[in-house]
Parts: sequence; structure tokens; C-alpha cells
Amino acid sequence: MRESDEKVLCSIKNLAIFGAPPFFKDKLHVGQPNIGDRARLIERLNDILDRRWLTNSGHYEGEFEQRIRDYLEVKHCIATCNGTLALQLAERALNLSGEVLVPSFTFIATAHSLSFQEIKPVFCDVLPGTFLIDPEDVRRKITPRTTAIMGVHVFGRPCAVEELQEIANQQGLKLLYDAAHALGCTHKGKKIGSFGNAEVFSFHATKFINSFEGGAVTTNDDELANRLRLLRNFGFAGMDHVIGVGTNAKMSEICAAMGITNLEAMNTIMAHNYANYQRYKFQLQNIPGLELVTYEEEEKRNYQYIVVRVDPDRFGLTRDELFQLLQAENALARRYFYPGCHRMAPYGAIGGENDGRLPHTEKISSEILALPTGSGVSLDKIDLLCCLMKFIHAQAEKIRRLLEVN
Ligand code: T4K
Repeated sequence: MRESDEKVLCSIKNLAIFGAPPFFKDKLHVGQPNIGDRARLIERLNDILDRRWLTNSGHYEGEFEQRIRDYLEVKHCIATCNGTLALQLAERALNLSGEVLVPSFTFIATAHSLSFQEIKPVFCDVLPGTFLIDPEDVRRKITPRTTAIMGVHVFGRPCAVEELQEIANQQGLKLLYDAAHALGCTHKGKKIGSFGNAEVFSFHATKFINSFEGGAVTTNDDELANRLRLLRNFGFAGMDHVIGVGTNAKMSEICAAMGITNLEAMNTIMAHNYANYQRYKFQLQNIPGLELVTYEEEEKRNYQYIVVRVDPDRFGLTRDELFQLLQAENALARRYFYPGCHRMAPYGAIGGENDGRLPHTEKISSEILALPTGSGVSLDKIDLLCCLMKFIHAQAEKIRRLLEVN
């Protein structure tokens, strides 16, 4: 630690929340984009400009899809302009209607993708140990209007895919997965990407692999893949030949080129994420009340999200108090996915009638914090952040009193 850092950590008056300058001069992000080989990207951009082919089933879109197919060992990949549109296309191609069972503990896009198409998301609780949709709650919430289950592989940990498939088979339901967090992750050694009827990825800037903005649907179902391709491109089955409703959800060439460049850097990004995870794991051992959410070492994980559970009794402050303190210090931790979709408009509100309905979701979303990581966050920044959190823990009592006065 630098002398200046030590000085900051000698008095709580030096904390930014009480008016001092932030501990970190440059902001530390949860989702700062990973950027592969710039020279290769620029070469590809020049090639795109030379070809004068910018979108609409271009060379790079095709290559991106091929690489995803090969990597995931899945028959079809339909690349899109973002993950939300990919979800919408998949829901439409699967003819979903009525009600779809989804976890509330997810990014709002999962629920909105359904509502946007007049399908009602019915929120299920999650299992407290994994934060993933609870198959028992799924069973309880099936009604005659239910057409599908949509599991979300939150933070890259796979849902209970066998159990969900069994429910879907028994009840004649479609099974879709929001795999926005799960590229590069496995379940029993098999890569996420070919479970259920289809899986949906996001390649948003903040994701493990980004294409600036982007998404994809992957499936082994030939007919579904055809419908997805039609839906992605206005329903065109050939030149001047429209055979149904469609939208514009195509991936542009510049996005595909970025995606390919980042796919080439995947191992390096994964190694960086893993090193960050290990460093947090080591440092957090010394901070009572901050429990790292661990990933199973026997499976492949992308380690994109580093998440801790804050136990207020042991840490001395609540998750929200720690969150505010860190934000002020430019350590931009995030409360993913607080307060749960069921307590966000239009589905509900905090303090509204849905409060208490999904106890595990509400407890988890009030306790967890995603910490800054990614290739923009170095190991020494993690050491500093952990020193800061250790100091906050040691001074928790005094900090709380001062927060009450301020
Ligand atoms: N399903 C799930 C489970 C998802 O998590 C998501 C997206 C989707 C579906 C939908 O996929 P997309 O349609 O987005 O492809 C961010 C992302 O925008 C969103 O893609 C992601 N999930 C979600 C978990 O995180 P916000 O509202 O938290 O973004 P924002 O702007 O606050 O950025 C997060 C952090 O990253 C900040 O600290 C700023 C930093 N950042 C962000 C961008 C865009 C950068 O440093 N550079 C950047 O370029 O949603």
C-alpha cells in the first residue's frame, strides 16, 4: 500500500462519504468492457469499410455465428443486435403466450422481453444457495395459461436443467434459457448453449465477451432456427418475399468484428477474471461478514461477476451502507439484482403488495454486492479495495454513528 493510501485509512474522516476526496482517483467498474487485440479489430474494421458491407448477413456476422456454433458445439447460432431482442425473437419463435415462469432475481430485461410482447412474466423464487430459479416454485405456479419456463443462468451458474426439462416435458411447456451471463460456462462438463429449446446470450459491452452491443439465440432445432432467422430480418424469406411478421434484430458487421476479436481473447479474459476472483477470495478471508459467492472449480466458469454477501451482524454495516461508502470512493460496486423484478414497475414496487412474496429473492437481493472486476481492474486495485473494506469493517461502529449524524 502507498503511504498516501495508509494515511487515508487512518481516520474515518478521510472517507469520501464524509467529504474527503475518493480513495480511488479512477473509477473501478463492475462492467468495464474487455477489449481484445486492438490491431486485429482495426484491421477488421478497415476490411469492413473496404468491402462496403456494413450489415444484413455480412461476412463478419457469418463468421461470428460460426465461431459461436463451433465453440458451443450447437447446431445453430442466430446473432442479433442485443440480448433483449434475442430473447424477444426466441419467445416469438417458440410461440409463447399467456404466462411464462421466470425468476424475479434477474436483470429487468428478462421480464420486459416478455411484457413487451404482451406475455405475462410470472415470478418464481430462487434457491437460496444458488440464486437460481426454484423448480418447486415453478411447479407450484403452473396454470392453464402457462406456455413456458424461462430459466436464467444468473452469474454463469447453470439452472437445475434436468429438473426443469422434466417439468417442461411433463407439462408440455417450452423451456428457454436466458444465458446472458453464461458464455463459457458448463453444466456437468457440457457447455451452456444447447439446453432446453433454445438459449439466449448477450454480448453487451459489459459482458464477458462483448460485441459493443449484441446477442444470440442458440438451438439445435432446425425449424426454430429458420423461424428465428425470418423474425430477425423483417420476415424476408428471399428478395421481395416476405412471409410473415418480423423485426430488425440483425447484428451489424462492426459489432460482429468486435465479437470475433474478443472471442479470440477469451482465454486471456477468462484467466484475468479467474485471477481477480482468486485474489478477492484470498483477501476476503480477512474481512468478517463479507462472504464470497464461490464457483464450483470442477465446472468451467467465466468468473465475470464477483459477488459477496454482506452479513450486517458480522460486518457491522448493511449491504446498502457499504454500497454507499464504496460508491463515494469510486469503487462502483453494483446491487445486482436489487430489488427483484417483482418489486419494479410495472410488476410492483418496493413497499408494495408484492413485498414478501418471494422471500429468498428479497433476502438475497438485499444482501449481495457485485464487486469491480474485469480486465480493467488489476490485482493491486483489488488489494486496495479489500484494505478499504477491511478498514470500513474495523471502524463500522464509528462510521454508523457518523452516518446517523450526517
Ligand atoms: N438477461 C440478463 C440476465 C442480463 O443480465 C441482461 C443484460 C440481458 C438479459 C439483456 O441483454 P442486453 O440487451 O443488454 O444485451 C448492464 C448492461 O447494460 C446489461 O447488458 C446487463 N445485463 C446488466 C447486468 O448490466 P446496467 O444498467 O447495470 O449498465 P450500466 O450502464 O450501469 O453499466 C454497468 C457498469 O459498467 C457501470 O459501472 C459502467 C460500466 N461500463 C458500462 C458501459 C456500457 C463501462 O465501464 N463501459 C461501458 O461501455 O446494465
